[in-house]
Amino acid sequence: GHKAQVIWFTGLSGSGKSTLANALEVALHAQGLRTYILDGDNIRHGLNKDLGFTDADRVENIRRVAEVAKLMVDAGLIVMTAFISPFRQEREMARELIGEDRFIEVFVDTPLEICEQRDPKGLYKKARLGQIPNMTGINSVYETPVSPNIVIGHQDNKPLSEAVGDLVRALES
Ligand code: GGZ
Repeated sequence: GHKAQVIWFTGLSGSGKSTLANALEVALHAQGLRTYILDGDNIRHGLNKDLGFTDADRVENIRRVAEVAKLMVDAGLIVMTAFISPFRQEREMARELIGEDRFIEVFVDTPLEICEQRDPKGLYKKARLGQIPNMTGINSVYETPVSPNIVIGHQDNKPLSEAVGDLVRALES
Protein backbone atom coordinates (compact mmCIF):
# COMPACT_ATOMS: atom_id res chain seq x y z
CA GLY A 1 0.00 0.00 0.00
CA HIS A 2 0.96 3.64 0.13
CA LYS A 3 3.35 4.80 2.77
CA ALA A 4 4.81 8.13 3.78
CA GLN A 5 7.55 8.94 1.33
CA VAL A 6 9.15 11.76 -0.63
CA ILE A 7 8.70 12.03 -4.37
CA TRP A 8 11.58 14.24 -5.41
CA PHE A 9 11.02 15.83 -8.84
CA THR A 10 14.09 17.25 -10.60
CA GLY A 11 14.40 18.92 -13.98
CA LEU A 12 14.83 22.23 -15.75
CA SER A 13 12.63 25.29 -15.27
CA GLY A 14 9.54 24.70 -17.41
CA SER A 15 10.08 20.93 -17.56
CA GLY A 16 6.73 20.21 -15.88
CA LYS A 17 7.72 19.31 -12.30
CA SER A 18 4.94 21.32 -10.65
CA THR A 19 2.34 20.23 -13.19
CA LEU A 20 3.19 16.58 -12.52
CA ALA A 21 3.26 17.04 -8.75
CA ASN A 22 -0.14 18.72 -8.81
CA ALA A 23 -1.68 16.04 -11.04
CA LEU A 24 -0.22 13.29 -8.85
CA GLU A 25 -1.63 15.03 -5.78
CA VAL A 26 -5.13 14.98 -7.30
CA ALA A 27 -4.80 11.23 -7.91
CA LEU A 28 -3.56 10.58 -4.37
CA HIS A 29 -6.28 12.70 -2.80
CA ALA A 30 -8.85 10.64 -4.70
CA GLN A 31 -7.47 7.67 -2.74
CA GLY A 32 -7.90 9.55 0.52
CA LEU A 33 -4.16 10.04 1.02
CA ARG A 34 -2.57 13.01 2.79
CA THR A 35 0.02 14.89 0.75
CA TYR A 36 1.99 18.12 0.65
CA ILE A 37 3.81 19.80 -2.25
CA LEU A 38 6.93 21.81 -1.51
CA ASP A 39 7.81 24.18 -4.34
CA GLY A 40 9.27 27.59 -5.06
CA ASP A 41 5.97 29.29 -4.29
CA ASN A 42 5.75 28.13 -0.69
CA ILE A 43 9.48 27.86 0.09
CA ARG A 44 11.37 30.55 -1.82
CA HIS A 45 8.89 33.27 -0.73
CA GLY A 46 9.04 32.24 2.92
CA LEU A 47 11.61 30.01 4.62
CA ASN A 48 14.15 30.57 1.84
CA LYS A 49 13.47 34.16 0.89
CA ASP A 50 17.05 35.03 1.78
CA LEU A 51 18.32 32.79 -1.05
CA GLY A 52 18.90 33.52 -4.74
CA PHE A 53 20.28 31.47 -7.60
CA THR A 54 24.04 31.32 -7.11
CA ASP A 55 25.40 27.77 -6.79
CA ALA A 56 25.87 28.27 -3.04
CA ASP A 57 22.29 29.51 -2.58
CA ARG A 58 20.89 26.60 -4.57
CA VAL A 59 22.86 24.18 -2.39
CA GLU A 60 21.38 25.80 0.73
CA ASN A 61 17.89 25.92 -0.83
CA ILE A 62 17.96 22.17 -1.44
CA ARG A 63 19.49 21.40 1.95
CA ARG A 64 16.63 23.18 3.73
CA VAL A 65 14.01 21.63 1.43
CA ALA A 66 15.39 18.17 2.22
CA GLU A 67 15.24 18.86 5.96
CA VAL A 68 11.63 20.10 5.74
CA ALA A 69 10.63 17.14 3.55
CA LYS A 70 12.15 14.79 6.13
CA LEU A 71 10.09 16.35 8.93
CA MET A 72 6.93 16.06 6.87
CA VAL A 73 7.54 12.44 5.93
CA ASP A 74 8.28 11.69 9.60
CA ALA A 75 4.83 13.19 10.31
CA GLY A 76 3.30 10.63 7.94
CA LEU A 77 2.71 12.61 4.78
CA ILE A 78 3.38 11.81 1.16
CA VAL A 79 5.62 14.75 0.22
CA MET A 80 6.32 15.97 -3.29
CA THR A 81 9.15 18.42 -3.93
CA ALA A 82 9.32 20.40 -7.17
CA PHE A 83 12.69 22.16 -7.36
CA ILE A 84 15.22 22.19 -10.18
CA SER A 85 17.70 20.70 -7.70
CA PRO A 86 20.46 20.89 -10.31
CA PHE A 87 23.30 19.24 -8.41
CA ARG A 88 23.81 15.49 -8.04
CA GLN A 89 25.52 15.86 -4.69
CA GLU A 90 22.54 17.66 -3.11
CA ARG A 91 20.04 15.17 -4.51
CA GLU A 92 22.15 12.37 -3.02
CA MET A 93 22.31 14.26 0.28
CA ALA A 94 18.50 14.43 0.28
CA ARG A 95 18.25 10.69 -0.45
CA GLU A 96 20.61 9.84 2.41
CA LEU A 97 18.92 12.23 4.85
CA ILE A 98 15.41 11.00 4.10
CA GLY A 99 16.36 7.37 3.61
CA GLU A 100 16.66 5.23 0.48
CA ASP A 101 13.49 3.29 1.36
CA ARG A 102 11.25 6.37 1.30
CA PHE A 103 12.83 8.53 -1.39
CA ILE A 104 11.80 8.40 -5.06
CA GLU A 105 13.79 10.55 -7.47
CA VAL A 106 11.76 11.49 -10.54
CA PHE A 107 13.69 13.00 -13.43
CA VAL A 108 11.40 15.16 -15.54
CA ASP A 109 13.45 14.80 -18.70
CA THR A 110 12.07 17.58 -20.89
CA PRO A 111 14.75 18.86 -23.32
CA LEU A 112 16.01 22.41 -22.87
CA GLU A 113 14.71 23.24 -26.36
CA ILE A 114 11.12 22.48 -25.27
CA CYS A 115 11.47 24.28 -21.94
CA GLU A 116 12.81 27.28 -23.81
CA GLN A 117 9.84 27.22 -26.21
CA ARG A 118 7.43 27.17 -23.27
CA ASP A 119 9.28 29.90 -21.32
CA PRO A 120 6.19 30.86 -19.24
CA LYS A 121 8.04 33.56 -17.29
CA GLY A 122 10.31 34.76 -20.10
CA LEU A 123 13.37 33.76 -18.08
CA TYR A 124 15.13 31.87 -20.88
CA LYS A 125 14.67 34.80 -23.21
CA LYS A 126 16.13 37.16 -20.63
CA ALA A 127 19.05 34.78 -20.03
CA ARG A 128 19.79 34.62 -23.78
CA LEU A 129 19.84 38.44 -23.77
CA GLY A 130 22.35 38.38 -20.93
CA GLN A 131 19.90 39.83 -18.43
CA ILE A 132 19.98 36.85 -16.03
CA PRO A 133 23.46 35.77 -14.90
CA ASN A 134 22.75 32.20 -13.77
CA MET A 135 19.80 30.62 -15.54
CA THR A 136 19.79 26.83 -15.32
CA GLY A 137 20.50 25.26 -18.71
CA ILE A 138 21.86 28.50 -20.20
CA ASN A 139 24.60 29.75 -17.92
CA SER A 140 24.17 27.59 -14.83
CA VAL A 141 24.68 23.83 -14.79
CA TYR A 142 22.01 21.10 -14.61
CA GLU A 143 23.56 17.74 -13.73
CA THR A 144 21.47 15.00 -15.33
CA PRO A 145 20.46 12.28 -12.84
CA VAL A 146 22.54 9.10 -13.18
CA SER A 147 20.11 6.61 -11.67
CA PRO A 148 16.74 8.22 -10.98
CA ASN A 149 13.95 5.89 -9.79
CA ILE A 150 11.65 7.17 -12.53
CA VAL A 151 12.17 9.11 -15.75
CA ILE A 152 9.28 11.05 -17.26
CA GLY A 153 10.28 11.55 -20.86
CA HIS A 154 8.88 14.27 -23.01
CA GLN A 155 6.27 12.90 -25.39
CA ASP A 156 3.97 15.44 -26.97
CA ASN A 157 1.21 12.95 -27.57
CA LYS A 158 1.30 11.30 -24.16
CA PRO A 159 -1.37 12.61 -21.84
CA LEU A 160 -0.45 13.75 -18.36
CA SER A 161 -2.65 10.97 -16.98
CA GLU A 162 -0.23 8.33 -18.31
CA ALA A 163 2.72 9.86 -16.48
CA VAL A 164 0.59 10.13 -13.34
CA GLY A 165 -0.39 6.46 -13.70
CA ASP A 166 3.31 5.52 -13.92
CA LEU A 167 4.00 7.50 -10.76
CA VAL A 168 1.07 6.03 -8.80
CA ARG A 169 2.22 2.50 -9.69
CA ALA A 170 5.78 3.31 -8.63
CA LEU A 171 4.54 4.55 -5.26
CA GLU A 172 2.56 1.38 -4.68
CA SER A 173 5.47 -0.97 -5.40
C1 GGZ B 1 16.60 28.94 -12.70
C2 GGZ B 1 15.15 30.55 -11.93
C3 GGZ B 1 16.18 31.49 -11.98
C4 GGZ B 1 17.46 31.09 -12.42
C5 GGZ B 1 14.40 32.49 -11.25
N1 GGZ B 1 17.63 29.79 -12.76
O1 GGZ B 1 9.99 28.05 -13.92
P1 GGZ B 1 9.97 28.60 -12.55
O2 GGZ B 1 10.81 29.95 -12.47
O3 GGZ B 1 8.71 28.73 -11.81
O4 GGZ B 1 10.98 27.73 -11.75
C6 GGZ B 1 12.26 28.31 -11.62
C7 GGZ B 1 12.52 28.54 -10.17
C8 GGZ B 1 13.73 27.68 -9.76
O5 GGZ B 1 13.86 27.67 -8.37
P2 GGZ B 1 14.32 26.33 -7.62
O6 GGZ B 1 14.21 26.62 -6.17
O7 GGZ B 1 13.58 25.18 -8.14
O8 GGZ B 1 15.85 26.23 -8.08
S1 GGZ B 1 17.01 25.38 -7.43
O9 GGZ B 1 16.51 24.03 -7.14
O10 GGZ B 1 18.09 25.38 -8.43
O11 GGZ B 1 17.43 26.06 -6.19
C9 GGZ B 1 12.18 29.71 -12.25
C10 GGZ B 1 12.71 30.65 -11.20
O12 GGZ B 1 12.80 29.92 -9.98
N2 GGZ B 1 14.04 31.18 -11.48
N3 GGZ B 1 15.69 32.69 -11.55
N4 GGZ B 1 18.50 31.93 -12.50
N5 GGZ B 1 15.36 29.27 -12.30
